[in-house]
Amino acid sequence: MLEITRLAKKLDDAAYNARATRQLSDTISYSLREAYDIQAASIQRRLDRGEIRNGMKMGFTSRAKMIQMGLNDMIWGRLTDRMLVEDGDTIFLDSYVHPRVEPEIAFLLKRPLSYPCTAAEALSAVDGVAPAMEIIDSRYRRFKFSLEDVVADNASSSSIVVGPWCPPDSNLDNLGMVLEFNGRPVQIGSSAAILGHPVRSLVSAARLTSESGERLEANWIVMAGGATAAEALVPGVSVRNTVEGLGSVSFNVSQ
Ligand code: OOG
Ligand code: MG
Repeated sequence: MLEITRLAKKLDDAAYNARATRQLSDTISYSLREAYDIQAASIQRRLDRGEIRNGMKMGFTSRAKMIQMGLNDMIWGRLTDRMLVEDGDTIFLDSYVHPRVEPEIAFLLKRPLSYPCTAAEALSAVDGVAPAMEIIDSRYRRFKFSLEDVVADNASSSSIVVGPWCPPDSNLDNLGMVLEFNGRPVQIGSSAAILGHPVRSLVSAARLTSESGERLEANWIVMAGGATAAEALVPGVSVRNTVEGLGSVSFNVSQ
């Protein structure tokens, strides 16, 4: 019998203290289902500390991300209010282990979304879309993990930064996305890199949450997944993601 509670505490402690830990798969073997149980238990610890669940994130929805991390399956993680960084704010590197940033698109839901749903039905539950960034921060040493390990570690999620909300019917088709460090482009991609169209990621989010017995709720944020490979954060950098037609979102990195 796997010690879900102990493993969840280990990962939650690593995130809380910003200290890397060994991959769980170094010492135990466990299934993907058990990995999601560990994730749920570790997020429950955050909720027990007063954090509020406010969304879900999709991972490995683009080829660029799958290639960068050497994994081929879509994954998902849970978001809480404490993970939200205000647009334009400064983050401190000592709150993270080895953070990386990726350009994303976020959806805000105005009503619950259950599965099955079509792309049109999914979009009818959307209140707004925004340029966004995810700060991922694997709690494992050297950012190395198996599929089960990264799922247990809440799909590496650490913070999200969401720009101004645009109308829900904004065009999301093949939009240029540019990630800049101090005004210099470091990653360039397209919204089409996200499963061909970001709304497909929203439909997958509805499917995966329903498979785990949950539902996407009203006022939740859904992060569609990185359109490009992630970039390591360095002190003193100002980071911006500009999405064609949607606008931009930024944050600063301090030591
Ligand atoms: C896993 C998280 C992947 C994305 O947007 O594809 C992810 C990782 O790369 O550590 O957030
Ligand atoms: Mg991501």
